[in-house]
Amino acid sequence: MPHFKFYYFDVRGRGEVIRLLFHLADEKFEDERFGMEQWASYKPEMPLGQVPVLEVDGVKISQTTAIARYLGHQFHRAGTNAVDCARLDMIAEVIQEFMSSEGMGKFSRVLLGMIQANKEQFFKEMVLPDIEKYAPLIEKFLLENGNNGLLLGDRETWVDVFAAESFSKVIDYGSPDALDAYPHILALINRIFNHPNIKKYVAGRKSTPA
Ligand SMILES: N[C@@H](CCC(=O)N[C@@H](CS)C(=O)NCC(=O)O)C(=O)O
Repeated sequence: MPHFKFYYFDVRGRGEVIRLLFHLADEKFEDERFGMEQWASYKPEMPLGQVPVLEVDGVKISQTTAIARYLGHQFHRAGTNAVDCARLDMIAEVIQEFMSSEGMGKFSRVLLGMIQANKEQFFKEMVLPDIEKYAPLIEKFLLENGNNGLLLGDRETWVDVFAAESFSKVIDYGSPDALDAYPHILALINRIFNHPNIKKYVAGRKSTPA
C-alpha cells in the first residue's frame, strides 16, 4: 500500500467521506487536520488551492470525487465493469451537485459562523429546498437497486459512503426529521454507519461543528 496523507480542516465538511473510506477499508492514513488560522500556510501547497487533498506517496490529488473514486478503486469499493463504474460516477455527480447547491453548498460555512445567518432559518429556507430537489433522485436509484440500502449491487461502494455521509449531515446538523420522507436514504445511512469498521470509528470520533 502507498503512504497516504490526507489534508482537510478539523471538521467533517467535504472531507469526512475520505476518512470514512479509509476506515471502511481498515487502511492506515495520516489524518492532517488544521484550523482556519493555519490554512494560509497550507493553501499554496495544494494543487487547486483547496482541500480535501490526498497525498499518495508524495503525489497530491485534489477534488473530493476524484479522491473518493481513486480510493474506491484502490480498496475494491468501485464498480466491477465500465458501465457500473459510469453509473456510480453519475450518482456521485448528483451528490456532488447537492453538496455544491445554493443552500447545502453554504451550510457548513453558516454552521462555522463564516457566513452570518440564523442556522435554523438558513436550514429551513435554503437547505430544505436542496434536499427536496436531490433526495428524490437518490431515493429512486436506491429503489431501482432492489431496496437493499445500496445504490448499486450488493456491496458497499465509495458512492454509497459519499451519499450516506452527505445526507447524514442534514440530520446531524440540520434537523433529525429532515429525511423522514426518504426511507431508502435513511436505510442507506443506517447500513453504512452500522458497518462495524465505520461504527467503531464514529463511536470514537470527536464531535465537530460542521
Ligand atoms: N470541488 C471541490 C471543492 C473544494 C472546496 O470548496 N474546498 C473548501 C473547503 S470545503 C476550501 O478549500 N476552502 C478554502 C479556500 O478555498 O481557500 C471539492 O469537492 O473538493
